[in-house]
Amino acid sequence: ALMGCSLTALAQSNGNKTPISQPLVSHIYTADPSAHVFNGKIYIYPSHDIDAKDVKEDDEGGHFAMRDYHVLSMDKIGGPVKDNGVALDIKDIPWAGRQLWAPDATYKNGTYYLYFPAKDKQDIFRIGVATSKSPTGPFKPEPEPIQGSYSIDPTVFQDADGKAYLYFGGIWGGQLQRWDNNQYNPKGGLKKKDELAYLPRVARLSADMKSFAEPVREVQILDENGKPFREKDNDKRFFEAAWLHRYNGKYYFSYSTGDTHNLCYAIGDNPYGPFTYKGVVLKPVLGWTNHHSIVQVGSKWYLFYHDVQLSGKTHLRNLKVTELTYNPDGTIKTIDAYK
Ligand code: FUB
Repeated sequence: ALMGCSLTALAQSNGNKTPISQPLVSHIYTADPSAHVFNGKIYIYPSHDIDAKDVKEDDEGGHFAMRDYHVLSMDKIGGPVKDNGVALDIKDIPWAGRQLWAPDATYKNGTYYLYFPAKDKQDIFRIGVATSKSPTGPFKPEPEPIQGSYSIDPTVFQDADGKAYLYFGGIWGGQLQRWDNNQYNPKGGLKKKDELAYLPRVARLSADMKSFAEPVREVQILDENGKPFREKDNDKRFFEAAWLHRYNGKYYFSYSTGDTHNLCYAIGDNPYGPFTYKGVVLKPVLGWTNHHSIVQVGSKWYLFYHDVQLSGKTHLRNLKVTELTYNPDGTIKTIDAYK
């Protein structure tokens, strides 16, 4: 995550416009919403942003110093939103050092699984998993992070055949650039303009949902001409915030471009891709980060996202939701969060 473009500039470019949606909650700051429907009810698994006054702002997003997760729930879109309290606290995660970033959750055979990134005690981002019998927690973390996991922004997708996949990765503050062939290289840096862009990662999960069933591989994203993106394609290439959903038998991989602030998507024929770039889901919002989920509720589709309407500060975000619609050819109609 982070930095690179001033919030003031973004505020000016969006400032005179009216938001199309209002924050879902305002008693706490929330971001990176992963929404799911379990038993007909909507559950949102967000980051819980805090103003950690003791933490200095830095280029790697150190001031995104989140310490716990709250699960939000609602019976229907537009209805009251309930905060179900602390679902997982960093003090209860034996391996975690700091920074609980964007999580996701899923359900299998009577258990809910929460996947979350945190820096370990060596300050390396890893992905952990925690379980609960309730969708709102409290979640009990495994003593160690998922073996072979790294970087940030896990999202879990269960296909119609029951197989589950974990997608993850985020560059810059998310440390993806430090991983080469799944090996840690502390010197790994950002790509040069003409180099091939970094790619998100995926691994199928084993039956117990707590470990990888196979080596982590790259998710190929191709441009409209079938060519891989280069770093200079930063208005379209992957940066962070992966999400996978299925629509009409196709697999939609969506993500944030980070330093150009778009939420983009690419379509593929199976969970591994390759995915071909199709366009922008959500134009840049107020604040540096753009992070979302796309979920069907009843017969409609929704985009859950965030901006910084309430605080004006990039690390203190608020969740929002708006309807998402498809064109007849399966492409997504681009959303502008401001009229
Ligand atoms: O919330 C912390 C980080 O900011 C997330 O992990 C990124 O996707 C960005 O939204």
